[in-house]
Amino acid sequence: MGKVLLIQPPVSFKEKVSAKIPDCPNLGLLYLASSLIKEGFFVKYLDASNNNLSLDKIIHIIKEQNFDVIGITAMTQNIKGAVQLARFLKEGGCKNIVLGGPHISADNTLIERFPYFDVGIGGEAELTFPEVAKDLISGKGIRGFIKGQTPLDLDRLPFPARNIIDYKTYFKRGSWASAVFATRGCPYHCNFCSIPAIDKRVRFRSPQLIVEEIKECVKLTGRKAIIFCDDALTIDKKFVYSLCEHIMRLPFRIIWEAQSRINYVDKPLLKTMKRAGCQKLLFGIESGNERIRNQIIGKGITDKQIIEATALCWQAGIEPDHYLMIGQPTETKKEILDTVDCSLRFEPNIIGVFLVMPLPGAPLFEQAIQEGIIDKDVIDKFINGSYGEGYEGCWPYYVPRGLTQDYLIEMRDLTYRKFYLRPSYILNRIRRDFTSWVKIKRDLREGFSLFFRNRAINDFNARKPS
Ligand code: B12
Repeated sequence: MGKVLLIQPPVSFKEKVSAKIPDCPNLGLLYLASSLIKEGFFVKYLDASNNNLSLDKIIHIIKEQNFDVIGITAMTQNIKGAVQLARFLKEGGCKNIVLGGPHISADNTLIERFPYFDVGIGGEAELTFPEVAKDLISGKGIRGFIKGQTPLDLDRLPFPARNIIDYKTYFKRGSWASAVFATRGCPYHCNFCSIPAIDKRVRFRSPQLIVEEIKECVKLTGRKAIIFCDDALTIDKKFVYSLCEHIMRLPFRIIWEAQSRINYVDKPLLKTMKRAGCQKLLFGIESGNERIRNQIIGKGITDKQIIEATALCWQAGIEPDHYLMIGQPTETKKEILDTVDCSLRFEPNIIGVFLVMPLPGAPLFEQAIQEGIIDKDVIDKFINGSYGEGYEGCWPYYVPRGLTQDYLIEMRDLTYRKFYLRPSYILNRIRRDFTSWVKIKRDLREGFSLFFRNRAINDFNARKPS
């Protein structure tokens, strides 16, 4: 049928190649790989996300192994690397270069502005990409942007092709669990949230198939640990009860963590999740001020719900992690101080505090451009390096009028110090984690990062829970 190379590019290709291997596999590409293989394609996965592969090396692999189609994935964070790669390959005579992933899904005209890609596919692409690849190879000359057909029955998709990568390498790098999706989609429209590739219609996989996939992950990695990457795993309690029942029927125990909305958990559900191995839940609290959280962001959860659900998690023996952000439209210094202090009231396990990034695909992106907070050609400027080389600190933050970025950073760091540097918190944490060397190691890493980098670390500091 043909040979397809799937590539995850770095933020940008630098002269010097780093020896650091990537930290986690791209599940989106592995989902595409299994659908392509099902259609008879030979597929190879190249992860260059840590700048561990040079452009020369990549084009050498393409030419040496005669790949017919090159699929490149990109979120906004690494769209610059994707454009650099496509340009280099195009100028090197490669053809059938296809872009997919979150960024093109929000910025459909990127391939017109950077014409090194032959096709751009937006949205979920397991059903559409194999057809596009067949058409490209048969020289049907398709070009331009195509919207991917959303898979409505996720159970018909083959499991991500984890067997085509050396999965174990990722575990040497600190990954401690396999990422799995039990659902897709989230019906909410929080102003900052950019998940442009995933259809908002919530679809559930059958728990039988989910635990089959978990068995496969454990067999592949030897690790009985899972991270559910779903944006809204607990949106349907009946589904979660059934999933937990199936997990508890596994011939071995697993530990797992997931994201959840605070108003989708209650006492009996948390008890069942704990019995099924749930160790940690990541909650998007977003702000310590209810006007900002519910009128500006549109989250729709109250302080009372946060305090109750967090306490219920502790009672169930599940660690409740809270994620916050500073710098929302119209946010005042007083409202920011509500966020600085809220974790002292909510009492979560750990906190992650972020400055607001208006990303393509989020309602806030268009608003920030209209308000002149970010440039209207911010994407092209970012790709052309006008904001500097990296991502963090390059892609502009949303800074409300009357405030400065330095002030927001100061408030972020103050939030961390006020929460973590409490003797009661440190003693409590040591008492709680003294039993497990893994947790003590994590606490030391956390402590080090707090003292020396003034910010918390957590396995998913990039990920904003639903
Ligand atoms: C797991 C995850 C991570 C992991 C792994 C990322 C990775 N490389 O895979 C980690 C923790 C590293 C991560 C980091 C970040 N993430 Co993240 N992450 C996710 C998450 C939760 C799941 C990704 C996933 O597997 N989705 C499921 C698969 C099926 O979807 P998919 O990957 O989009 O792939 C489908 C389509 O996009 C398309 N497709 C994808 N690639 C290609 C390629 C081709 C050729 C084609 C045809 C189609 C195609 O088909 C696929 C199958 O349907 C998503 C949210 C989400 N629900 O998707 C956020 C998400 C991708 N992350 C996001 C962000 C912003 C980040 C950070 C930049 C945040 C930050 N400020 O630091 C960091 C970047 C740091 C880094 N090191 O990469 C945003 C991206 C928004 C945007 N406009 O780009 C998302 C959408 C949501 C969010 N807000 O968190 N993330």
